[in-house]
Amino acid sequence: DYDRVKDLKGVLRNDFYWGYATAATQVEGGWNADGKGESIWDRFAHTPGKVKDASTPDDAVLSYYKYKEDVALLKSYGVTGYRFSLSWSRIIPLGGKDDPVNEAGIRYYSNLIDELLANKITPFVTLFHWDTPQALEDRYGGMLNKEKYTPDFVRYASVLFERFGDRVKHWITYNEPGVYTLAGYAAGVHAPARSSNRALNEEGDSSTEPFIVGHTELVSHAYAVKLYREKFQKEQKGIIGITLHGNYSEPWDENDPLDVEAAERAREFEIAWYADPVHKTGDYPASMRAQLGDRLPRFTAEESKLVLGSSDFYGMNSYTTFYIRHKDTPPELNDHSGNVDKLDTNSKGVSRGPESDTYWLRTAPWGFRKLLNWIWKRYGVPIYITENGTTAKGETEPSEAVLNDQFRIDFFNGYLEAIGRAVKEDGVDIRSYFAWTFTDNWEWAAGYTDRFGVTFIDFESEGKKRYPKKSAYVVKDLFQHMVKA
Ligand code: GBH
Repeated sequence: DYDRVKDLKGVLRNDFYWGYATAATQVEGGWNADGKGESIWDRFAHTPGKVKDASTPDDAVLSYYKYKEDVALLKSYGVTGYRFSLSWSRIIPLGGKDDPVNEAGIRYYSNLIDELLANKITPFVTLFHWDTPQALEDRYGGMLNKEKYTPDFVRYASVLFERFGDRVKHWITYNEPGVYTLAGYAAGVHAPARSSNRALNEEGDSSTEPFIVGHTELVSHAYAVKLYREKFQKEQKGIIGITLHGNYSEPWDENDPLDVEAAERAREFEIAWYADPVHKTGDYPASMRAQLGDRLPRFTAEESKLVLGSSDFYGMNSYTTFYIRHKDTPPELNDHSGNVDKLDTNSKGVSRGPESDTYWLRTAPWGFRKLLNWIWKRYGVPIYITENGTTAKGETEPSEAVLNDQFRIDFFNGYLEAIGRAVKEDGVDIRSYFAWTFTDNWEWAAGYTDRFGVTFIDFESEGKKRYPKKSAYVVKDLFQHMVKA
């Protein structure tokens, strides 16, 4: 089954980082342990009707208690890097710039970092993976209030650089800012659950709030980076950037110029919304301004200057590909897609790929390679792949058949082949790969029903028993083959 990558021996740089990515809310548990404050995801999950299986992340995978066991397992999987996020409300329970730091929270992450380094695993640390302190939401509306929020975020960042920067050399400010805004303020299916859809949410305006929040994310990211560069980078010698989510968008009918245009517009609404300001122009794409007008905030001259070039790399999360068809009707007020339809088959009836256990996700490595090329051509900065992975149907118990996860193995074979060819044949500069994810975990509004792990978790068992799936060892073999010795 390694035939697909046979000719790709040693094509990845010898300092290529590979491993697994996780997020605090999804794995830690200990939601109120040792002084941790409430996050908007704690509030969301404790509100009836929000999570599919009515579950909470109160215990999740218990990583807060089992980090030594987890690092040992990571080590047995052969990884060279581990990407995880910090819980802001564990470190500063009330979140604000004048609120006290929780030393127990600092100690937990400090121990985790030390344990990783002792095992020669490089930590990649995400400052924010969606879990805003609830206190900031209550005080001033969280990211809806750029003026109040930004100094709080920058102070949080400064605590992290001060306390962990001697050992952490790879920082990611935000994970998928666009997903935070669209799921939390447009669809309203993620915390803080605001949306124009009154059947789902009491408050919110999907036509403006996502863009306001997106602007806050970009500006606060840029100020945190400015702080790192001015006060810490010279001495600590790390790199810092932002991770953006994006699927690939392929025209539904490649011979219809309107679909070709629509697919590019979809990439711009989904990806260039954040990537153009940071990596290309210091401003939003023209296609977004044309459709959204004044509902899209404007950068001040100072903000624009600060945002442009504010990421040392392109942090890339991507899972799948959609076929994109143009619409003949004008965009609706609450459209965030660039006025397109997202389809599973193209005009010739070809499927985008085999179905996973997750409604939006299909295996489509052909689109991943195209996306790598699109990003490289448009932005030209080194790409750090920070998330990519899949669920598989029927993973309900740790049986031999389930642990022999051929569907996930096929997924990784395809995507790693795409990466190897993008490097070798297309000349794309790729520096890391973090599969999503290390263990099954709390998959946000899907609760414990969607399993993305290369480790099966028995959520019924007392210690959340871990069972390695075969894919963990296949990924290891693939990278040992593809990374230059
Ligand atoms: C990542 O987001 C997250 O960073 C991670 O925490 C999560 O566990 C992982 O994916 C798996 O879900 O508009 O039809 O595409 C993935 C990006 C973007 C996927 C929003 C789901 C909504 C449905 N997500 N998308 S669709």
